[in-house]
Amino acid sequence: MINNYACFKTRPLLYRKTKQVVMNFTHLSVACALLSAMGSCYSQFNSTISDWSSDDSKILYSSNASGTTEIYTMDIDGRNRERLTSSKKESANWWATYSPGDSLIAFYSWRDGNAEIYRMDADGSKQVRLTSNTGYDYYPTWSPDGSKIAFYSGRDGNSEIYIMDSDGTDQTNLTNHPAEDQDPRWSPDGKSIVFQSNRDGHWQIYNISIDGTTAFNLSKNEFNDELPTWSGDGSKITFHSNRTGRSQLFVMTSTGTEERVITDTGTNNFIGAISNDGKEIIYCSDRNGNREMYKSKIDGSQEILLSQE
Ligand SMILES: [Ca+2]
Ligand SMILES: [Ca+2]
Repeated sequence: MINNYACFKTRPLLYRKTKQVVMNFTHLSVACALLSAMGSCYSQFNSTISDWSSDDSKILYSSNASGTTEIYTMDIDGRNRERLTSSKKESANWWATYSPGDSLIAFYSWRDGNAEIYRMDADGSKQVRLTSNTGYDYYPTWSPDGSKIAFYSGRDGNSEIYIMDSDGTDQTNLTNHPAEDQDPRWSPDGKSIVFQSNRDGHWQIYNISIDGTTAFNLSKNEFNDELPTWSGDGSKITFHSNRTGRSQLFVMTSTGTEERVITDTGTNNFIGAISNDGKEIIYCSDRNGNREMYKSKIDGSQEILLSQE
């Protein structure tokens, strides 16, 4: 464990978000397994999924296979891989998400020395920075009409969900809560944002109205539920949780009912995203020693390996 933490210290930019995800787990065996899988840092390749295109034909992901962490797209069958960013070591371009209609991509990067939100065209051109402050700015998500981007930021001393116009103007704190509020995903109907918060003592999935007036805990348990995503019709929310003793992907209704596990409980599976049609899910697993990307039907059947870096 000491070596693994030392690894994070010496390579802080590339793995800061991953460390954050790992450290969110309270179950020690899960944290140890994940840290072990990532312990060698540059000696191992890691891929992280982040989003589906609107027609579910492509996915966005990040990978350090080239030596730097860059954003890629590929067809859902693994073909036509295309690298969209190219930057200096430890820039850590991560968590890319498509705008509605897929013409733009928002992501975060450390390329300017601090985690900031960026935007680019879908082919990787016209990369522009949207945030500029000394706090971290992570995990962008587009409003359904494409006019706004939500993200989370530590600029005020604890993480909050912010909303800004898609050109970076008018940045507004939505959550205003002393606990940590992270990993937003805008609802398909535009009326709310689902996110994770530890305001009730554990990481739980919350849904906050877009005016910030009401926030509901959809998890209501004593485990850690994290990284929620919506199906395109807004009926389903997926997330990962440590409730089985390992990290697994779960699906529930948008009101927090009918929870069921998707992935094999014998291995760690984490960082998922449900397809827009709600029929499939992509996620990561460390079962082969590297962090690789997998896809399965939403009932967990027909799992395939998407990446073999
Ligand atoms: Ca920043
Ligand atoms: Ca907060």
